[in-house]
Amino acid sequence: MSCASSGFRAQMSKSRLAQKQSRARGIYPRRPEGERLPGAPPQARTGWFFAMTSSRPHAPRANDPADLGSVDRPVPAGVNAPGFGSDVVADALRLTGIPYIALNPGASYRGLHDSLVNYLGNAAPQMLLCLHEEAAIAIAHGYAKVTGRAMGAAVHSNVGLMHGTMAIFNAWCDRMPVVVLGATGPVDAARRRPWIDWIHTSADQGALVRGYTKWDDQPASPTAARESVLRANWIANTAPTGPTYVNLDAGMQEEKLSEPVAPVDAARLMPPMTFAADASLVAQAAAMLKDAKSPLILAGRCSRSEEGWTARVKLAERLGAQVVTDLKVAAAFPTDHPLHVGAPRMVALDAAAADAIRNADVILSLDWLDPAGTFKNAGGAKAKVIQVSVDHHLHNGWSMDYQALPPVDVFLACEPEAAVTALLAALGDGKPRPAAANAHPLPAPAGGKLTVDHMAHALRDALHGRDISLTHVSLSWNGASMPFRHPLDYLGSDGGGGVGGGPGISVGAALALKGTGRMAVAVCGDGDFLMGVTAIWTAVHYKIPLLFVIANNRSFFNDELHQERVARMRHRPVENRWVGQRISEPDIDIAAMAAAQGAKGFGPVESTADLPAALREAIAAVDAGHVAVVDVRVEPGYTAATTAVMTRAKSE
Ligand SMILES: Cc1ncc(C[n+]2csc(CCOP(=O)(O)OP(=O)(O)O)c2C)c(N)n1
Ligand SMILES: [Mg+2]
Repeated sequence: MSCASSGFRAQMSKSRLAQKQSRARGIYPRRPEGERLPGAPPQARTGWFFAMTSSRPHAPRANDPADLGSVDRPVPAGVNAPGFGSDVVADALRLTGIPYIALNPGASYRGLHDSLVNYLGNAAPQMLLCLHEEAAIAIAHGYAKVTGRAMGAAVHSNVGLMHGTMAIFNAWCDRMPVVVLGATGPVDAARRRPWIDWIHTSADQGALVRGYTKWDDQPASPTAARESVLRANWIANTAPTGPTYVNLDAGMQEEKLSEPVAPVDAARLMPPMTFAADASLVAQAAAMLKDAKSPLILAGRCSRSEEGWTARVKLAERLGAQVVTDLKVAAAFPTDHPLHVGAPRMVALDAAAADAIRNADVILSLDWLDPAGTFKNAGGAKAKVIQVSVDHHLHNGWSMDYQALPPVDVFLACEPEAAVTALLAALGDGKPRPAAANAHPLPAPAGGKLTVDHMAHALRDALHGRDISLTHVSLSWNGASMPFRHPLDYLGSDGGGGVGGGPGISVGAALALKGTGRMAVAVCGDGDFLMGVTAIWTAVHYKIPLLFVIANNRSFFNDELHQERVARMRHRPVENRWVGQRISEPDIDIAAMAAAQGAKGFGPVESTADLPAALREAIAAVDAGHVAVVDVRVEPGYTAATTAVMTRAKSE
């Protein structure tokens, strides 16, 4: 036993005012030299600082942080007053401050398309053309993962929306804000062109996504559409954040305005909202934590703010609480801090974390994704439970992604940051409690064959000393491979388990990170990458630097393990697990698929000896502003613990 290092304590006091002012302008202030986050070793460069405040709609901003302004410039159209319904919708979009709108075009919103180009001049918001609607939504999802704010996405009538549904579901499960615009009609059948307008019109189109959006609407007039866009932005960005959908009647978009539309005070229609925990419940929770002998924090869905990160570390140290984090959501606590137990995992709970959960007497869940399921996986929990969450506000009758109902003794109905601040205040000053110091050994890849652990080891070496954001990891990724020491070090998973989200989400995250000094690094499985591969073109076209490393096991390997399990349960040959799963004969040339879209392709890398040079070259390409894709041919396999959980027959 030794004391948790006080070197992890908060060190962020300077330049608060400057940071706040910069944030209000919507730009990325640089952290003062020498300032570092708790959890970051002295030599690490923490680089640029990005802060978000949840539940606050975008403030309109004049600047374009990613500097995409030079791409896709239209000739000036000389239009300076709204003349059509869709011009009013475009004005509303600008009022939200949404900087970009990722889209795939369609006649159902040709009115809006024209307004964005010829009325707004393709700026604020700027269009990002995508080759598939799933990529458009995923890009907006990834952008929100970094900024906490909604970007726009536009999809064609029913068919475009149908293409986008999985990505909307992913954003919903990940509780990420996205404002989706769609279209239909003309709703007035007398105005429909034969055939095409009829197949693209459906009654209650919002029903396609209502189970996994926070709100949807089909406004009937330009002024109603303006209100609808502002409301969609307000609801999407209000905690618990999530996607919203506005369906724009083609007839309404294309109609000439008969009279000028009166201006609105947009800020007053999108008021910032926060939730505060009940003071007496905070006091109860603080007393429980103070008296606890083995307190444990489950650090779940937290914001990307550095202040929030620092406060969580302070709380854990103040309490001497062990902390568990999860690979399904973004970094919430330094994973190599002495109080962090084990490594974050996607599927199977780390053995040390399971022990800590079973042995805890008080558990503080900071919007943990699935407390009840986690207790079950750990083999039970005898602890009193303090739950911090506002997630119940969007639980509905369609989606069960709310997970099992957790047993709770004190419920703080607010966001984690508010609860942590309130708990710290209630606990008052006090010495950090002594606590066990957990070790965090890095995996030691062994053997001559190239495994995911070898790949991670080489990647860590190649990126040493840089500020990076892991925008995505493959299912085969070992959570112990790379420590997270900053809220932007890791951005979490796809949310809904929808394979194919990785590339788009990573492009959106890279867009938000562009110009911040942080390199976006995506680790994707080959299956995930191939389903979403066309998102790369958008990154190349808009000059968004990004490194993809493909853990290419030439298989939808996750499902090989499922087939193995079924075969075991049924006493059938497990050696057939690969049939209908392997992506080989022919092997897909992933580097060529990247190059075909203008990215730099590297590999296939088939030996550990060739890895460092390939990664070095790819990183140099990203430094030079390119999108680089490295095809790493890894041996199929997950961590031993995950494999054991997935393949064990029911009887074992
Ligand atoms: C849209 C969708 N289709 C199918 C699945 C089922 N599924 C889950 S994981 C997986 C394999 C993913 O393959 P890859 O990204 O190569 O990762 P690997 O398991 O090989 O490491 C599949 C097909 C899914 N989750 N989502
Ligand atoms: Mg695979």
